[in-house]
Amino acid sequence: MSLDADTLRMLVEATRTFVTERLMPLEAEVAESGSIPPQVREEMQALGLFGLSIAPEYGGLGLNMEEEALIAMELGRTSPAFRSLAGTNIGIGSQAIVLAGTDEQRKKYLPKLASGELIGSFALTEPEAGSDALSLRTTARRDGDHYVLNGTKRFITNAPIAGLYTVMARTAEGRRADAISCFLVEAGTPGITLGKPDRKMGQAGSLTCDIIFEDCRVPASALLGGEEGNGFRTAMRVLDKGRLHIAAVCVGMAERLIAESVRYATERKQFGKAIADFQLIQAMIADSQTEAYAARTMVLDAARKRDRGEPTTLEASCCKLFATEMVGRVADRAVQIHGGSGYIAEYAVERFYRDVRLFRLYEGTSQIQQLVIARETIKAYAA
Ligand code: COS
Repeated sequence: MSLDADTLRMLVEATRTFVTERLMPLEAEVAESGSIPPQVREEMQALGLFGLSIAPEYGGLGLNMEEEALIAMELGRTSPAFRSLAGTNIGIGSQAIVLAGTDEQRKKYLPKLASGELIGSFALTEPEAGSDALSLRTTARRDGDHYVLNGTKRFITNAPIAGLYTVMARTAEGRRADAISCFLVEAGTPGITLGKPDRKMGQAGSLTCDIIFEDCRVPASALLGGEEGNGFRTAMRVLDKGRLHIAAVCVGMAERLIAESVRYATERKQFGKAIADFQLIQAMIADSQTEAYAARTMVLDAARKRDRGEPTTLEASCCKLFATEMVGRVADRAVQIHGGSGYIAEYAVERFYRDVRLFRLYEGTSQIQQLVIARETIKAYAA
């Protein structure tokens, strides 16, 4: 479903207002405390932010990818922790069910994910399987009407607060896609232990930890789609969408960093005038603006292509690679424009500089995006 132009504009504006008036003033507090006030989660729920991409029949807003990208850009303008809270429900924590769940699984989980009552998470990464996701070791052994899960998942976003984990586990031997299946595992199932929340370089308030499965018995009905062997391909399809979403978030963050840079550069005086009057400062602003605009255009183009039902594995990786690297450069210039102040914790750019580093790592490193882009490009031209 896609919204009419007026409704979309209103939704984008409501999100922008919420971000500017409600979330931005809380950034420093969230960074300090490492947690988001419960009241904010309720307000995000009321705005429908947890269900952006989930169909209206399950209580979501049913946005198409272009619409979701526009909202993700707005959410990107503030500390990534806020986006991250709703982000798994919008993306990797719900999309496996959307793409490949049975009717029963969709009815059971999507309404609660859409409302934000339940937080979802996506458990693919393991201590020995990061970029090489196909080598994951967590096993799911069939035992009568149950599966028994054993293994450790690492760096799982929102795991400390999630009620549902989408878990990729091995149901057969061998480094092949059809050896991996996907399970919908509810938090609190006996045999699950959570690691301590990870201490991270940035993105304070976005919670990650290990999930450890020790003889964790789940009913056979937890198998996504009721079929073994689809877990890896589903995970890759989920990431195709997730990577576009992250690229959109980076566009919003880059635009915020540019706004912060311009504000500082117009206020800060050196050599008798605002530093914004100096061409070397202007060059940095111009480079950042050009790159942010390029990323915005790429993301929206790829999103429209996806909305037309065309394959976008290549485009999603291009967007993820370019936008995450771009925001790293923009954050670096923002610190440079702020001079010594940019290194001081009171300024938002110091924090964002650390926050944006993660974008180049999660949902596939830049090197994995390069690998996917090269493979897809060679395949396309060799065909
Ligand atoms: N959509 C659908 N299917 C896909 C796919 C996609 N985007 N990408 C790969 N597949 C399928 C392939 O078609 C192949 O299927 P067949 O076995 O039927 O041919 C299977 O999955 C295995 O793919 P491939 O042979 O490309 O596996 P590789 O191990 O060579 O490469 C990469 C897979 C590296 C691309 C994958 O492991 C990856 O994306 N790694 C990064 C993981 C990641 O992003 N982690 C972040 C954690 S989540 S926050």
